[in-house]
Amino acid sequence: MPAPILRPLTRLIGALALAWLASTALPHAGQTQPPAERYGVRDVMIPARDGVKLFTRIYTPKDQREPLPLIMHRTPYGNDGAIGRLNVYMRALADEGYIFVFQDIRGKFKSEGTFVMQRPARAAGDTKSIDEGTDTYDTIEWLVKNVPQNNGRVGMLGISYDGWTTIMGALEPHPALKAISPQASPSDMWLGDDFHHNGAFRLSYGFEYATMMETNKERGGFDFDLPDTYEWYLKLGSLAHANEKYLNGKIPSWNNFAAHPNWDAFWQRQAVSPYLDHPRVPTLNVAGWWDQEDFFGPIRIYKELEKRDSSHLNYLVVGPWNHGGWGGAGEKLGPIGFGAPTGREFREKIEAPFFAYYLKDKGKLDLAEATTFEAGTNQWKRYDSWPPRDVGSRKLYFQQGGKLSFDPPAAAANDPGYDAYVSDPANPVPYRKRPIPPTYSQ
Ligand code: PG9
Repeated sequence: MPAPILRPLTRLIGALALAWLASTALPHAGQTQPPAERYGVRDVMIPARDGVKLFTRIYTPKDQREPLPLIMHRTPYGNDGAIGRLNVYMRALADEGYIFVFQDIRGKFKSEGTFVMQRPARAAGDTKSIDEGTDTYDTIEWLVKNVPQNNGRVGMLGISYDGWTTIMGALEPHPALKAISPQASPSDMWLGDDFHHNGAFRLSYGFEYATMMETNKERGGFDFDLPDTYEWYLKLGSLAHANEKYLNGKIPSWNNFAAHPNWDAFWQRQAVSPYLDHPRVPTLNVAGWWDQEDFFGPIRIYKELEKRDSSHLNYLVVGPWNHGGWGGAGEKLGPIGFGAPTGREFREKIEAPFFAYYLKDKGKLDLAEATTFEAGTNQWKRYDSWPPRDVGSRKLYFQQGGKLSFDPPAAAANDPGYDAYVSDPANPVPYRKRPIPPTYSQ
């Protein structure tokens, strides 16, 4: 797609946005102690409607003086590190004051039941089956009845798989679910997220994620016997060898990749978009411009919800981040600096006020329809629609010497009008530096 070029009005809005960000005081400047020292913890097993018990870790402020809302996070990655999430990624929320709930999803870590990779939502009218939505509903039902001093309102957020559990929890929401922020949630694994891009299989993401998640209940993985995984995959040869030599048909998602190479009913059922009609809960969608895993997902979810957002509950934020980059400082991506801690700015000035408004009736919601970071000028911009109304498109041309230009290359004599190159797997065009280590740390 040609890059949209922003016109002067938009630049003015950008300048105002910067002033807005600069003027908003940090909400929790007074808190110096890390949440780990201010919150007490307890673990409970919460029963879902089919009797499966879900491991849930609850953090409550030690000096709680009034009923507080609950913020929930549901993950397949385990919760031993939950306090780390509170200390950094959720720090602004912890300083604002909530009761935090971290849950292992069905079949993972300390939860009972069977894990199904991105278990599809149950069909409309099916009131018997369970899915991530019913597990979320049952958990909220238990929490609002059993956690002392809660104010009856729940928010949910998470990044990636945990963002996906967030949006799935809002398809048939519990009435107490009052605000969500699905962040880098995949929406269609065949069209544009981790496992395929328009049907092209992404081998390392597919193989390594499936083996990480489905080798055992915790975090498994695959032991590559070469330091360079690119070389390992080349030597593997046909993908059929993966099952023949290593996996023995025991990794369900790997088997599904092979059984469903096309955009068939399997992928369509698993995609989120068909289940989205209008936003049922205020929704802060978050994406990173350079997300290597799930950029397609959050933009698609925003777009689908926006089609029927007559109550204006649906918002979008896109920052200069790789996958989950807003969980840290977000000051740089590789060697490229953005002149400000954009991750922290997002968490303190956008995310925390969003939840405080909907869960605590605090403040006035000063949130644009879309807030996006323009790298290069290094400015946050606010738009009243996304894509912005006042954009045009221009063509960008490849030039000799690895350059780009808005001007078409001058046609030289004998120029065939195209460039050709040989795509040779034995001599790949690198996008990661070799030797390529495993994609996920173990
Ligand atoms: N991108 C990862 C993922 C999400 C959902 C399904 C499969 C993979 C993640 O970081 O969680």
